[in-house]
Amino acid sequence: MYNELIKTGFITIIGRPNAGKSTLLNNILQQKIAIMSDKPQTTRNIINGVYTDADSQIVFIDTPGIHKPKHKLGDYMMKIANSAIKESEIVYLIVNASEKFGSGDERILKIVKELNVPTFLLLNKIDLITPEQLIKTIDFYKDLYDFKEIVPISALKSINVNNLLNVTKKYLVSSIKMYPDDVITDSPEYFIISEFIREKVLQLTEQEIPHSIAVVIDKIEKEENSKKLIIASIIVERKSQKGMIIGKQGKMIREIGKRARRDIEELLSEKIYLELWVKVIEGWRTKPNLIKDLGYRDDIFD
Ligand SMILES: Nc1nc2c(ncn2[C@@H]2O[C@H](COP(=O)(O)OP(=O)(O)OP(=O)(O)O)[C@@H](O)[C@H]2O)c(=O)[nH]1
Ligand SMILES: [Mg+2]
Repeated sequence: MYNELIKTGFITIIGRPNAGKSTLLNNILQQKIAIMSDKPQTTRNIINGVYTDADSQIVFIDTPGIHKPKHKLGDYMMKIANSAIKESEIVYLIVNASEKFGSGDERILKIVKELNVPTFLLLNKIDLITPEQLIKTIDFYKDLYDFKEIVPISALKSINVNNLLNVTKKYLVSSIKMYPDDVITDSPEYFIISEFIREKVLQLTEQEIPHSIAVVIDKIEKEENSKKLIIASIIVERKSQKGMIIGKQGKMIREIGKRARRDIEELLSEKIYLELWVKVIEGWRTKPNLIKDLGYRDDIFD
């Protein structure tokens, strides 16, 4: 029923690049809406995921990993992460439990302290450590800040994520549902499609390429009796990068297209044609106007 009272709230997931924020969001939703990769700074925008079960509806906000920005796109990523934290009832601070606490973690802890929002510490990637190491890690973190909860999880292996949800519900207030049961995100479909394509480039390329690209959807078209046609452009910063994306005899771009198509078909539950182009826009990451044109939110630079 739509106007029944259930537990609701907004929870922002923050942490250093690569901590596993997007993996956790996808695991909670049991569907991929946020792209993941082993390259830091994968996520560039905030992505809302709506989780609904019998007694709760919770909006989880995935954010770009917190780092020292080196260009305008990085500035944008940090501003957008901060704006999300301010709108949430609870913050999940996710750390990689298999790595030592470092200066990057310290910077995030400082942000959390200043904001004074109830914060859960999630010790992620516990599949990579022993129980003894975990005990030591908990012991170390518990004295750093008055975390509301410290929850060990593995976002990848789905360890303790249900328990996390149950504990979270205790902190939420009762209210009415904000979204119909079948909504899992308020991000537009074209955005998620462009992200899936970007994910494949991140996974298949190395060095400077992953950070230098953007993807825009040029057209989504459906004609009767034929598959949906999606035309997208992969934007690179330099001519030399264009060649790397295309690959020898087009091998790389074909592989990107093949993998992206699989994910998009699963998202849309239908077969598609995917046509990919590569375009050079010199230095787009350093120019606010271009960043806006490439689909990033335009209220952030004002
Ligand atoms: N072993 C292990 N790996 C994990 C776990 N969670 C995430 N990972 C891996 O860590 C890498 C980063 O995961 P993401 O979810 O993209 O990390 P993120 O925090 O969203 O990163 P940014 O978007 O760059 O800030 C990926 O290769 C994941 O497969 C986990 O619980 N265990
Ligand atoms: Mg991410």
